[in-house]
Amino acid sequence: MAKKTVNVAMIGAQFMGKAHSNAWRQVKAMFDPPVEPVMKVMCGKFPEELASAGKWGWQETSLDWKEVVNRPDIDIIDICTPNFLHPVIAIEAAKAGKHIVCEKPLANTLKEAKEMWATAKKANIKHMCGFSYRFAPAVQSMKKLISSGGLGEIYHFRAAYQQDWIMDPDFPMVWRLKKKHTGSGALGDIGAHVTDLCHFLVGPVCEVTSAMETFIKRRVIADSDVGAWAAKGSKKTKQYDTVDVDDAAIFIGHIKDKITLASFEVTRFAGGRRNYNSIEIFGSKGSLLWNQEDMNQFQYFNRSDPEGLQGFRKVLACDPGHPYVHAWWPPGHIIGYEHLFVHEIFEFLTCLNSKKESYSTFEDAVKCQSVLEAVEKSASSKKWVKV
Ligand code: SOE
Repeated sequence: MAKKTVNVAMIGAQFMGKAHSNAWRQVKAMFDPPVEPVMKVMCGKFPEELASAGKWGWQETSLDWKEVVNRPDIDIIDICTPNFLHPVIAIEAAKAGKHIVCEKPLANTLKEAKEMWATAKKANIKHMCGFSYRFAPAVQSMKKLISSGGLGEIYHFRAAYQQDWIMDPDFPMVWRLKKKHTGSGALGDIGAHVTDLCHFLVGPVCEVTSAMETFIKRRVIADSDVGAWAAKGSKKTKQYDTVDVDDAAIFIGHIKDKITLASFEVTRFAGGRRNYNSIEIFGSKGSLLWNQEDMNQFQYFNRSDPEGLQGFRKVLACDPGHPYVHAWWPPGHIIGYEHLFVHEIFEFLTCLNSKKESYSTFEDAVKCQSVLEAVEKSASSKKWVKV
């Protein structure tokens, strides 16, 4: 019997549009989702952005997201735009009864995130916020070990998400550096990821204290509206603008109902770190280390190993027995960043007609946004802030 199909429209055509297009295309070829996605429409901001739509797998293109969101033949809206557009599109889509995938962070403010969640809940639609690192096989296996008590009581959750893509003073002003478009800088972008990973692996952050910094406060304005990562080398104007968001944030926190101490460092000024999302978890029975630049493995230390044999062992998370790897390659044949989006879309499709959600919902994203807002409050008050 032919599978039920669901028609997808994606809003946004830059880096995340490319990653999500690959996921919608690959999920039906490599996995066996209960419903089959049809890549109907890709929406962009200007015609040049839509040139790749065909080769990325989309049947149609549009410059009018609102018209597409209200099309009766569309079932799922996938939001891959800059953060400030997430609420207006998601609320329109929820009111139109569409299921929603939205990139992280959910919104620029906690207020907007709560409104998106409330509207989605009221519309009784499925809603996912794309915290893609949850879907690394290594992270899933680490979660399984922690949830089974394998690490014992967790003393420390440590995350350092370090990049260096805007260290050049000549890198121009992009939407990720303007509060009205992005909410916050490194904090809302990569800080959202490590906060969600802490929630996923250990538990909810309930109180924080923090410091934030902007290292380069003025940047030249580029002469074209390109995506954040595409702006390097773009032609410049003679005008400058003020960077009004953080380049880096450091915060520590307590975890609800746990003795765990959590520490987080997020920066775009760690020269040599390209996308170094790293987590370290230390418990009474053992320890785990993982980083995205070497994402197919994690290091596991078991305190009950016999003396003389103790030490961190490398676990290759693309061997059988780890989630998702069955769909890809033989043992040891590694996968990449883009596979995480295929995994999250597979989970979204798998849960579409069920009560469960095996991913970050808008409710989870609101919990993440609550931490981000507390971090900003703490950085300005220089006091501990409850989430
Ligand atoms: C920029 O920091 C960015 O593109 C993030 O926005 C993504 O979520 C992350 O996966 C890679 O880096």
